Amino acid sequence: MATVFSGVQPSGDFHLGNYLGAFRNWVTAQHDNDAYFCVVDLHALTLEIDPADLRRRTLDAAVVLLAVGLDPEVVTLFVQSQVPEHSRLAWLLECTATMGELGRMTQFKEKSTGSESVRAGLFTYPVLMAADILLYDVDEVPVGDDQRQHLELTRDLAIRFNNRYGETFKVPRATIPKVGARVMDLQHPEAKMSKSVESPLGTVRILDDPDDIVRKVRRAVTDAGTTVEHDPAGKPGVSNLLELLAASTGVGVAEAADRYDAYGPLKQDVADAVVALLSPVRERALELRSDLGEVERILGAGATRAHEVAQRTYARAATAMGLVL
Ligand code: ATP
Ligand code: LTN
Repeated sequence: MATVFSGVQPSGDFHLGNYLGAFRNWVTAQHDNDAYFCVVDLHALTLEIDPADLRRRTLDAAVVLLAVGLDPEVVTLFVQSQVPEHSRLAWLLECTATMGELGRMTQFKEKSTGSESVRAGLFTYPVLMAADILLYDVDEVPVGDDQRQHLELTRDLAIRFNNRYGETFKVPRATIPKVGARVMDLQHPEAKMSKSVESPLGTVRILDDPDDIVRKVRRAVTDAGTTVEHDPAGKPGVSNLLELLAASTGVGVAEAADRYDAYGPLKQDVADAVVALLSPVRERALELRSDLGEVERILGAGATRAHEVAQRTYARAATAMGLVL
């Protein structure tokens, strides 16, 4: 059985990109693998977030992950800050990573540009992510395309640590879906749909009600001309709609493009497909929200399980580096 690990930040409302690029692949992975899924609250501290919001969003993240279909009987679902080895291993890895390689991370460059006071944690963010993964002797990390570079760094750090201090970490690999790995904003189809970018009409949230989903898809920005073609560089808006249809229904992108000769019917079908995909998730989430005590219990049990594994890996790494335990 392979070991699978992935994480999500509780830094905003989850959206269709999170669902297609990540969550639904976590659900498929859960039965045949030893799977760990983590709400990475420490990562959310790298940007401005209100403490009361963070607390609420952390629990709500777990609600959504259960609603999409993660089964707490088979996966380990937990909150990052409840397992202290994540921060402890991150320090050991910060003393393995270099300023140069962290400065090359595109997510850091994007999120720090234009900000007057960039937090040190935003710079070291990918090292904490490497710690998350390496603690669990992970084989596969199911993520969207934007995390590719962070996974490469994780692999580099594991290999460097093993070369320097002896075989300690398993070297993981990213698994990125063929369709849905990069869902674009409906209003700004040149940018990825994101929860930290304010784009109310461009972002389809997993818990949006069906009317809102229809409205957002209908008002999606399309491109000059009227032909329906898959050409992400020349026609990013239409291409995004075609990819959404492909990812939501299983039809091929080229086949989808052949079916339409106008934007209106394409938008209608995308809206219907997305509503069909998300409605059951929304219903389950609304039920789960009414019993947050149960959600906290699930997270507590998950943290206890994760901690047992994390403790052993941390001790191995600390001992290899010469720390006296
Ligand atoms: P932000 O952009 O604010 O950092 P996010 O919306 O990217 O947040 P994350 O918590 O960083 O959300 O990501 C959770 C998972 O969702 C990751 O595996 C990420 O690759 C995936 N993901 C995020 N946005 C998209 C997207 N637009 N398309 C496909 N996958 C995505
Ligand atoms: N950086 C990721 C979230 C994340 C993660 C992880 C993903 C933190 N730790 C470990 C996979 C494995 C993001 O922004 N999507």
